[in-house]
Formats: sequence, C-alpha cells, structure tokens
Amino acid sequence: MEERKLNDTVCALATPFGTSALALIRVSGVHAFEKCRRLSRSMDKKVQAGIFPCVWVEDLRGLDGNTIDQVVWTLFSETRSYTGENTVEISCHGNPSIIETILKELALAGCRPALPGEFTYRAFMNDKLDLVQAEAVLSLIESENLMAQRIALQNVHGKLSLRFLEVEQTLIRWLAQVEVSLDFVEEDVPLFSTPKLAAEIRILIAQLRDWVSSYQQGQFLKSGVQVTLVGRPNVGKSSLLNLLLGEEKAIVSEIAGTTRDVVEGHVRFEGSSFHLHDTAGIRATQDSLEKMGVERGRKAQSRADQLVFVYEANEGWREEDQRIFEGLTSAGVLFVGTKRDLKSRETPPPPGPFVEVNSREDVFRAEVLAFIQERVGLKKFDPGAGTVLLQARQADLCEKVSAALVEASKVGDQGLAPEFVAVFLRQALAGVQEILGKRYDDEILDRVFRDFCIGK
Ligand SMILES: Nc1nc2c(ncn2[C@@H]2O[C@H](COP(=O)(O)OP(=O)(O)O)[C@@H](O)[C@H]2O)c(=O)[nH]1
Ligand SMILES: [Mg+2]
Repeated sequence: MEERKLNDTVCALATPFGTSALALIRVSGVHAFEKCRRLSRSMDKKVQAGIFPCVWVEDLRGLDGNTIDQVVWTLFSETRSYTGENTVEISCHGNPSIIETILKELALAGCRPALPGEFTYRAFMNDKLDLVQAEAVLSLIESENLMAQRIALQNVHGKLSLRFLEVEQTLIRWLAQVEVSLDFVEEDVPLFSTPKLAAEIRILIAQLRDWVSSYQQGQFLKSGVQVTLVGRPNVGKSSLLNLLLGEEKAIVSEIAGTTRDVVEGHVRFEGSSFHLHDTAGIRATQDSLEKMGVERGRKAQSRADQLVFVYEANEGWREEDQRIFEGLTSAGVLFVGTKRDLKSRETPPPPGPFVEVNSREDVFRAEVLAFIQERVGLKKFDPGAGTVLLQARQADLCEKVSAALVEASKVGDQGLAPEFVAVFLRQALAGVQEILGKRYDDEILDRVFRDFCIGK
C-alpha cells in the first residue's frame, strides 16, 4: 500500500461514480480550506466568520474562472469533523463529467486523491475513533441487514470499545495486584492469592470465548447465510428454490438433469438474509454438460454455511439419498422433503432434522426459511442482549487474549510465583490494546483500512 501521510490534503468522491441526482466530494486536511478557496468566492469570508459547520450554495469555479457547477459547500472545522481535520464537502450534481472536472480542479489546487479508508484512517490517527469504532464504520457499510446495521452503529458510537476498555481495565488491575505482591514479597504479607485470581480469570475467559463464537453469528448477520440445495436429480430442488425466492428463477422440469449451472438467489426473511444456491442433482452421468453441472454443484457445496438436502417425502429417505449424504463434506446438513402432496403413507425419515413441504404451495415458504434460520442459530439469537463481533480481526485477537489468560490461570492454579502470572497477563493486555488500536503498526493498519472504499 502507498504510504499514508497526514500533513497533506486529500480528496475523494464519497458516493458511487455514475449518473445520479447528487454526488459528494470530500476534501480533508489541515489546509483544506486554503486549497479550496480559489474554487469558491465566498470561502474566505465563511472561514473568517468562524461558525462551523457552515453551509451555503454557490457556483464552483475552475482555476481559469469558468463555472463548473452550482454546488452546496459544507465546511467542518477540525474540532467538529469526522477526520479531526478541516474538511470541505462539496455536493455537486451527479454527472460523471462534472465529478471528474471537480476532482481535476482539486488536484490542480494541490489535493491528493485519497487512498481507500483514508478519511477514517485520519479520524483514527487524530483520536476521533479507536480501531474498533473504525471497523464498525466498515461493518456499517458492509452489513446486509438491519440487525447487523444496528449492531455496527452501536459500535460506531463506542459500545463495543467500552466492553474492550473494561477488559483492559480489569487486566491492568490484576497486573497491579500481582506487581504489588512482588514488591512486598519479603515482608511475607499474603496480599493476594493466585488461585483466587485464577478463578476470576476463568470468568473472563468464558466471556471472551462467548465473543469469539458470536463472530459466526455476526458473519451470518452481516453477510447473510450461504445455503446450498443438494440431492438427487428430480427430487424438487429447483422447485424449492423458486418457492423460497418467490419467483420462477430456476427451470423446473420432470426431465432429470435439467439444472446445470448453479442458480443463485437472495432472500430476506425476518431480519436474516440468505443466499441460496440451487445445484445440479448428484448422480453418475455420461452427459458431459451434466458432469460439469455436478462439479459446479460440488464447489457450491464447499462454500456453503448450510446444506439443505432435498429428498422426496412421498418416497421417503432412500439408499441412493444415503449414499449421496455420506459423500458430502463439511457444513451442517438439514433436510427438506418435497412432494408432500403426493405422500400417501408413512415413509422412512432422513437421518436428521427435517420438514416436509409441497413446493407448489406458498405457505411452506416461511416454514422452510424459519427452519433454516433456527438451525443456523439466528432465531434464538438476540443481538441487543450481548456482544456480537462483526470483524475477524477482533475475533482472532480475542482468541489470542483468552489463550494467554488460560496460561495465566494455569500458573495461578498451581500457586506458582506471581511473576509467572504477570507474564501472561501482560500478553493478554497487549492483545486487548491491539484490538482497540492502542498498539499498532503499519501492517495492522493496512489490514484494517484496505477493505474500506475510497472516500470513506
Ligand atoms: N406434486 C409436486 N411436484 C413437485 C414438487 N416439487 C417438485 N415437483 C415436480 O418434480 C419435478 C422435478 O422438479 P425440479 O424442481 O426440476 O427438481 P430438481 O431436478 O431437483 O431441480 C417437476 O416436475 C416438479 O414440478 C412438489 O412439492 N409437489
Ligand atoms: Mg433442478
């Protein structure tokens, strides 16, 4: 990644490039106002008035004096801006040629195009946000559904940071106790007992582990659940896909081997979001196209969070189904029996949780989706109640912190010298501080900010 500096002025389009009603261009830097003054006749007057934020409508002129667009100017002073630097926001008309011209004028005025996430990076460097909040900004932009957006927004406001700050405080307090007892070791005062501390540490470990496992749920909330339909040909996978999507997306036919490409669709249901993949039925076939379809299906299987094994409820679970089932790799499997309307007798059930449906009846749509939602743990999940991690970095570090604490508690249990406990507590503390961005290096920051869009 190119080097980020803090002493220059950066600019970027913050809205998607294309034709739209309006577009927003951001300029940030200590000298942002000076850089823009030649593009706006009122700039000097507005800056001198010193009232921020400051908003007005005025033509934006090129350095040659020609009018480029009528725009809304908004000035934020460094104390009130997102980045912690003087910031100019230009709302222009969403015409790609206007946008390009304005960006060109800004470059002529001495502004550098911003790198991805550079505005948020500057906010972090200027202590407007900690790293957990910066990542929450990213989550807020990326999140597919309302629940994840709500969590992300709470974390932009600092809710999750507060949790980590509490952990940091606890670790600092323990370290202080341990270190005091080291100082007084000659006086033989039993200031504190390591087994008692070890018990407290275990409570914190349990909490951290909860947070780590919340990440999986967080992923489901943020990016949706990848669901792949598998099973024999002609059991009704494509019909089920169409039922769940509420549209005739995949071709349904009584001819076995119809589906070859993986057919995909997205569906939202009660706050959850599912990406569905319909695949070619699994069977040995001589047809080279169908073979390719079966191969593609296998790939979709390996990417799935959840497999839905489709079988015929009217026929019941068959040996052939069992063989395919045993050939499946990874991911959780649940079962949906189709053609329930044709069922006239009790039939052998599949080897796991199942529902039986008639794919031609709309009422079964909610039933199947609720079933999947519950099986992946999204239904009983209450994001308002606990802590949900939306970023892999945070989950990985929590795991490291809890591993260090496990060591600390082991040493504590053995009643060994406090200095050994202190070593692992310090490791844990370093991990928490890395989560919060109190300790960082370029590599850490690169990893956090590379996923941002330009202009954020
Ligand atoms: N009666 C009835 N027929 C179904 C049902 N689901 C699928 N079918 C029929 O079964 C055949 C195969 O369906 P399709 O969705 O193409 O199966 P796929 O090969 O697994 O994708 C088609 O003729 C469908 O109309 C169902 O729930 N009830
Ligand atoms: Mg099909």
